[in-house]
Amino acid sequence: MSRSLFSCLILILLAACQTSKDHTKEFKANAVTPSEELLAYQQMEVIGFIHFTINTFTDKEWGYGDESPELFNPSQLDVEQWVITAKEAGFKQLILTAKHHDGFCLWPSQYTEHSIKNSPYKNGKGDVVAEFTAACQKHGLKVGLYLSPWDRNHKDYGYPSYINYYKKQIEELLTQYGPVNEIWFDGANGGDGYYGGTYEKRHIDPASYYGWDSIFAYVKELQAHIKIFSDAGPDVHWIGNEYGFAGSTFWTTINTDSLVIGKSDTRYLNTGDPHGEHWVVGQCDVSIRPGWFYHQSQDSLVKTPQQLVDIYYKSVGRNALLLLNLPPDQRGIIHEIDVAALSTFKQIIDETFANNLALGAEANANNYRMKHKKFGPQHVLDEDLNTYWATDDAVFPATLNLKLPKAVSFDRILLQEPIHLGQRVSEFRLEIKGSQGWETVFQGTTIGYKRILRIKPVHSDQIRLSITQANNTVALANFGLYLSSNRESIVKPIMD
Ligand code: FUL
Repeated sequence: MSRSLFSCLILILLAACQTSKDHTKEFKANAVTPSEELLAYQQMEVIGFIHFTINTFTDKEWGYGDESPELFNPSQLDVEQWVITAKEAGFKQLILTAKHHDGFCLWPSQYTEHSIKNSPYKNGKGDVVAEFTAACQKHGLKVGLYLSPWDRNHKDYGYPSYINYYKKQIEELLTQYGPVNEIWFDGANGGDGYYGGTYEKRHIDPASYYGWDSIFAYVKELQAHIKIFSDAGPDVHWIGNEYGFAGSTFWTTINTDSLVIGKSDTRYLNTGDPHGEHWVVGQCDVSIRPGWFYHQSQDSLVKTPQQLVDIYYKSVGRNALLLLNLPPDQRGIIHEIDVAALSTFKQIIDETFANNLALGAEANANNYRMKHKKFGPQHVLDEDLNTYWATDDAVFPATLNLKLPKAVSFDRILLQEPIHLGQRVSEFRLEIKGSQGWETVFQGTTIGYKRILRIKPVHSDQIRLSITQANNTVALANFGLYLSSNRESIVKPIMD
């Protein structure tokens, strides 16, 4: 073959490849999309908090900072029990309070005497952060650390020199314990404290005191893959309440520039912002008990499995992450009552979502992009987030119908957008075909990574989704139907 004929053939081949790629090329992602890291972060869905420190022994929620380190003395500390409990409940990460507002450090920091090194635990040779990170690594959980910016013990808190101390602590935690997937910056800045024996009130300006931009840059310098949590991101943000509830409209996009850590607009954080220019994952923190720390007086107040299930629907089911706190007791283990509630919660979720009744259905749509099977409606049934049904541009309503082989009973509907392309849907309706014809069972706004809807039980062989508004061309990755476990029954609202 001559050289020019060969080049010609190559060119024709390249052009052919180009044409077959055109379908994908023309389906444009939104301007704001998640990084691979944040996509993986969101897919963890349920993670855990461990609030454990000197407060566990003083029966307080906020220590003053003048507690003696000698009070920290767990009798049977078993960090593996925390990790195994969390893992069995399906958690993918645990976040430990390495230092809470009272300033006591669970690791032997070289920059303060207010730490575990002056406690009776292992005769001052213990390091709970080391035990925790090792146990998480051993059992395949990601590690998160909470390091309270507010420090009621430190003499310099409120002065510029404290920031240097705080950065040194960050350095210790992010250089000595292996990979850390998340660092949690709390927004609380209360005022009074021990502060090196001065017992006074110290006020700081949350907008300027910490110099967050420089702290965040330092954190990323020490651990490039870490996710930073605060009221205002930059990677993960607070949901605006401590009940574990995201808004029923919830956008993963927000504008972080106007937010001040510690002074946030909680309503804004609870709904996100359809016009937001930053992709910041929403995280719903809540404790399994009324308090964040263990108090024996709250043994009878542990949330029931049904309450936990309700929280799951209002967090994971509304496009956010659930961060559930499991506070170890004075023995240093998660109490049996909490373990039992958690385990039943997990069983209920597993029972409900074990059987996707939509599998085997026939999917039809009023439109699919360029009539190309890559964008066909059947992709909503493959339980794969990367394949999706998509319409041609500006098709509203975009309607997708599932016809099941036979009528089934269901009361949970799961929808997922292919969020690597951005979050799009802002209005949708679900109808089922009943004996009287089509009836609306749910009207909603956002979907995002995952939306799970609770409806009153219906029996039907057809369900229709109509997407009536979106900020870009419609795409849907998954559409599932389930019947809830009968153990959910205590909390069963008519509609989510
Ligand atoms: C709050 C803190 O003040 C609580 O003690 C707890 O740590 C919670 C997760 O965040 O702001």
